[in-house]
Amino acid sequence: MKKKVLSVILASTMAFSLIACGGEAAAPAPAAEEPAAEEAEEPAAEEEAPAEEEAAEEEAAEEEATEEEAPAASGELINVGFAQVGHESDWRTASTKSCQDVFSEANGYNLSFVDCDNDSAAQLEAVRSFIEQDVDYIIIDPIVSTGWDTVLGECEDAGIPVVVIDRTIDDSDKYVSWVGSDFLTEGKAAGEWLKAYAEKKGISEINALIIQGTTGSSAQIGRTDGFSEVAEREGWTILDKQTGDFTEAGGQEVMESFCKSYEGKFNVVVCENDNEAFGAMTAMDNAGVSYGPDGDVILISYDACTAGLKEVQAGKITADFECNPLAAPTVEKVIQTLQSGGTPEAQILVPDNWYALKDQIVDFSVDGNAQSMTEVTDAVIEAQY
Ligand code: GYE
Repeated sequence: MKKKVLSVILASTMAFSLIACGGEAAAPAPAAEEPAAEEAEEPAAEEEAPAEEEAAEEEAAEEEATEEEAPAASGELINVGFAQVGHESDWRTASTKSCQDVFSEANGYNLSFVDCDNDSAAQLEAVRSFIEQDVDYIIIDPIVSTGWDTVLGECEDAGIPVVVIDRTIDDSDKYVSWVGSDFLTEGKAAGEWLKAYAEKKGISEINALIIQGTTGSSAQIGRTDGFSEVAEREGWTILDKQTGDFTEAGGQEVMESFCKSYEGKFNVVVCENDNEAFGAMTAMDNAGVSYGPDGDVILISYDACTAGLKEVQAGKITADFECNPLAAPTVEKVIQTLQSGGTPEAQILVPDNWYALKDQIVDFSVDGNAQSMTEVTDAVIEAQY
């Protein structure tokens, strides 16, 4: 991949994304690429290589005609660097697997994968190592939403397009596209569901504890803000909120301290992911606190991965608000669009569902939009990730 051409594509893409979304706007066609090393081993070409200009034209036409074709059609692998958050949760495992499946050699990619172990400095380092490796594209799942402008400027200077997956970057616009879920809506959905469910159950007072995700991650910020917005409007009490860092151990630790500090005072626990909920369940079991549809405490969770939905089915998690981790195929489409000289959408939302058992399914709206909930059954669990 020619870096100069990419710089042009990147610059035009970013200018475009400020004013509009969608559409395959005209953009410079990628230049002819050098034949891949592997091509030399393929049956010898009968004809002489066409002149460079002709080759460029031919390839541009070919790319237009075969938009759906594998990106490796030219025989050259596309080098992609992915700076992943870490391995803190079931959700993360599903996200990593999805990326590795999509950006496989068989699909025409050479993936440099870095597990940043929830360390922001390591994540910046990973991005810089991708620049040094001169990869064709960089994918970032930003651990925290700020601190990005400088390094993204370095990617821009190197002519390497950046695609942001899952969590958002809030202090820089130097990337092509973001593909992920709407965390604020997830938080509001949890709040609006709780309002409707509490009404149905005749619960008039809400005293909630929140076990938050990694502080400063957009997933944490959106879920906390969304839920808190409803809580404020309804006059609920949020007794406390502390981070469990999206891990089971973190969730357990925070819940152990909550059980001591707020014994007998809370009737709702909101965990900002399933793994924290598993830890909170252990802590509540140990403290003799009952939870779930038949217990004293309403337990709300996010992610709705297979393991989370099993706990909904088991009557432990009262409602689970999905965050779909399978964004990689959409990120690949973004990269394919760039490959063919198109302009990808600046923001692509991955849709989510809300899950509960039949008796916990209630009608509610988010920002005036009626929501539907999915009943957890064996088949639903089977189909989840
Ligand atoms: O909810 C959590 C993971 O960024 C949306 O990160 C993601 C969150 C997800 O560790 O389980």
